[in-house]
Formats: sequence, structure tokens, C-alpha cells
Amino acid sequence: MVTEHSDAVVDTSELALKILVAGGFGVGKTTLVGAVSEIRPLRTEELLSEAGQSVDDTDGVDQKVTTTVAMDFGRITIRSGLSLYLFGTPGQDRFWFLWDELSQGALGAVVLADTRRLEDCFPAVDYFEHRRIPFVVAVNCFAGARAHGAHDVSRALDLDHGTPVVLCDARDRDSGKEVLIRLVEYAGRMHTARLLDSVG
Ligand SMILES: Nc1nc2c(ncn2[C@@H]2O[C@H](COP(=O)(O)OP(=O)(O)OP(=O)(O)O)[C@@H](O)[C@H]2O)c(=O)[nH]1
Ligand SMILES: [Mg+2]
Repeated sequence: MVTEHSDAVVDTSELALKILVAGGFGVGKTTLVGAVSEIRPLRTEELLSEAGQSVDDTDGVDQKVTTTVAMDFGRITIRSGLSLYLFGTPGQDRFWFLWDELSQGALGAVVLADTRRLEDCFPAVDYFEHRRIPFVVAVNCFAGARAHGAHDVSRALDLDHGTPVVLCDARDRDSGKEVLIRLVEYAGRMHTARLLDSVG
């Protein structure tokens, strides 16, 4: 039956995508998820222990007293009908075994980087490149870090051509949201191109 309101179709379909937030120890993953999340983020923080002092490198994040031991979880609505579920990975090497579980079904990832310790994000970059999970590198601009252009970072990390590098402040909601929008756009293009490749 056609009603006078029949042209006012409201699209109530909800798309929820899974995104990982990865990167080295203390680079700001938990901070980013907390800054952008609309729900109270789930955190699994534990105090950095004396036992861990020999393996936890806190250079550059001297104020750091806790570390993520399982994951962070948050949610953000990018626009009507599209929300992202954010999974922050633990930064320390001893929790690598959790990454395979966390990355199941992920659309893409944000690899956070700190230019004072750029090498700390190599393992995350390698991880996503090997599994062909689209990612963007987000440089978290800590005070005291020398300003580097996106191009320099891309070269230093030897990123594949086209992998976006964006500068951000992990504590700032709008800045974090911009990173996520870049990722969704980029991952969307990558997945579409692969789909077309596989049928063509
Ligand atoms: N100045 C500055 N400090 C930041 C920024 N982002 C995070 N921090 C601080 O850096 C420290 C590390 O932040 P976390 O968010 O816990 O880092 P993480 O990557 O989750 O750390 P792990 O889970 O232990 O690997 C905290 O003390 C934050 O307050 C930033 O953009 N600028
Ligand atoms: Mg953390």
C-alpha cells in the first residue's frame, strides 16, 4: 500500500566494522580508544610491575604507570548507520599471542607511531602487511618529539605505496576520529579493489 509518506524511506540499517588500534608499547593506543569512544571504554590496565622493569621500555613515556594486558574496547559512530568497534591491542611483546584473535574479521587497523621510537611500530606494520589487512599509520605527535612530515615517516617505515600516514594527537577526539575516517575510506578502497580483482 502506498501512503503519503511512502517516499520518506528511512534507512535503519546499521553497519558495524571492526578496527584494530595497534603500535608499540606506550604509544597512546589506550588513550586514542578512550578519546574517541562514545561508550565508556573497556580497559584492561595493570600497574607496570617491578618484575617487568627489565623488559618494559618506558623511555619517552616516563609518566606511564599502567599497561594494557589484554585489550581496549570502544565504539564510535562515524555517521548515521556506520559505527566502528575499536579494539586496542596490548603493546608489549609478551602479549603477541592475543593479536591473531583480535584481528579476526577486522576491516583494517591504525598503527600508532611515535617518531622518537619509530622502530617500535615495525612489528605492527609487518604484521598487517603480511596478513594483507589494510592499515594507516598515525603519528602521535608527542610534545618534545621532532616534527616529521608524513612523507619522511612513510620512507623510514618503507611503507607500500599508497599506505596513508596521518599526524594526530591521540588525546583529541576530533583528531582520532579523522584518523579513523581515513582508515575506513582507505580500507574500503582496498577491499573493493581486491574484490574486483578476484572476479575480473
Ligand atoms: N604528551 C602526550 N602524551 C600522550 C599522548 N598520548 C598518550 N600520552 C601519554 O602517553 C602514555 C601512554 O599512553 P597509553 O595510551 O597508555 O599507551 P598504550 O599504547 O595504550 O600503552 P600500552 O598498552 O602499555 O602499550 C600515557 O601516559 C598518556 O597520557 C599524546 O598525544 N601526547
Ligand atoms: Mg594500552
